Amino acid sequence: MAHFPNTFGFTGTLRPLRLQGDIHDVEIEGEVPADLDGAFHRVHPDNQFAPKFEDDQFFNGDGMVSMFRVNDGKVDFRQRYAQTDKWKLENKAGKSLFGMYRNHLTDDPSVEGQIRGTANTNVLVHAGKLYAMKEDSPCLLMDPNTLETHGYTDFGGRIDSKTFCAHPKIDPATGNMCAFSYMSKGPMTHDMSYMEISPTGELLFEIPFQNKYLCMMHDFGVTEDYAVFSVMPLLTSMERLEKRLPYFGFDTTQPVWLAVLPRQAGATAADMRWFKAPSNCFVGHVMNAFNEGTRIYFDHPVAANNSFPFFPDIHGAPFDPIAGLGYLSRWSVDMASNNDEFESIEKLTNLADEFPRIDDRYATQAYRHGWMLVMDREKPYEGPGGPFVGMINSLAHIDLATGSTKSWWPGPQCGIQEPCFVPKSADAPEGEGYVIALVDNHVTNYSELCFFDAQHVDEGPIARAKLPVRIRQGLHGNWSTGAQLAGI
Ligand code: V55
Ligand code: FE
Repeated sequence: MAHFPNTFGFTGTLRPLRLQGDIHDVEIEGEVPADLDGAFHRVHPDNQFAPKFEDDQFFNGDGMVSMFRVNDGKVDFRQRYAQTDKWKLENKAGKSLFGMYRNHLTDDPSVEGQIRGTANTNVLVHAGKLYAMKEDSPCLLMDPNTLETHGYTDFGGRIDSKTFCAHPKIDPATGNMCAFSYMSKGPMTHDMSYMEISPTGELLFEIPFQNKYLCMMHDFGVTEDYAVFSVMPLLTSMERLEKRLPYFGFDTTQPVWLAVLPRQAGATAADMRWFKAPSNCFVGHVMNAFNEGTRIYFDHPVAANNSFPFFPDIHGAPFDPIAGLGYLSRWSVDMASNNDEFESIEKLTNLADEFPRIDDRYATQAYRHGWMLVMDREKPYEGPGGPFVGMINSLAHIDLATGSTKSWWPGPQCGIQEPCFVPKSADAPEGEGYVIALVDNHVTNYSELCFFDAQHVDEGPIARAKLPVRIRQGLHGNWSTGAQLAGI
């Protein structure tokens, strides 16, 4: 008998969904562009069974992957669990065996040594497979069409690392997937690596290096010549696990760094440079990064203080929701400089934002168009409360050439999930195409996949694929073309 905790992490807007199924030819309002052929895959945490611990993190839910297959103006919906080793062991047992988020000390002894990953953070088609990722574990491969799970990959035995990040980038120049790992040699190790995976799925090289902290390493930036890591003191320790504290805690007294590694196969940790941010801050997801010669630009929302109330201040300071709001900022460092100082810091918008996206054909390059979710505190919210949901309430386009923004608010009952840009055609100019995003009505409990003209999001959706359920708040997703889905 399933009893979920009566806490805000598992009730109201965050009530688990746990629904696997298919809807053929989803009900459409408006017109889905007939030239779109591909799929939007995205993922959210969704516990298969009630958690072992009432106060467990939202981030510990099992990965539930949704696919919206778009073709000929129609949308088919499919949703399946990522069948991780954890999912299979618990499915057989009929209950949770793994304990708290990233705390193996809280597990049932029967699963000691098993991979704890949930594959709940990002999904991306590469080399004919759907890569389902969680940063504490190896990469899980799934079938991009059926959503059947193949299992974890060690890249034919070539990967040295036991973990794989949830935010790889595809370099449009080479088609390589650029990825990293942290705690590569196991929990509480400082080991990291940078690696590239060819368009056919072969691991080409892996460069090991050491981190300065035992901290969350969530996202990174890739430029034509460099891999760039934002390193902030969102720290963990064995002591935190022993005390059953939240896995991470934020330390406002320690510096934030930008670490830069050349991307060549022969590069080593000795080639890495560490640049120190002028003050402590909280860094979010990466919009894009690029370099002009040795000068590197790194765009990401930056907040004055901790953005994650569920990973509290390690010195006991109360959470400050205003200081936790991030604003898209451009950091710049120069590999030719002879000190560890930043070249410049520029705040690019006054909109509180997160979940930044670009036209991914411009990843690693100078670029003009960005999209992001906005936390507009002027707007009312009428849904049930909870973390994240209700706060993240608008979709914005930013023109980085002019700094101007256009935004759309779905109304007081709704939240909105991470957008994804889809080019109108393979050779369309930058930013010409559509943006798709799930809009969740927290009162009626329906979600709609909304399609926008990418540079006119303020005009509202041009089409909505209307689901008869509400999809739980998720993390990340990506578009793949019909050809990619066919393995071409
Ligand atoms: C994040 C999400 C995770 C995680 C670590 O910022 C960081 C997002 C969904 O899981 O484990
Ligand atoms: Fe993320």
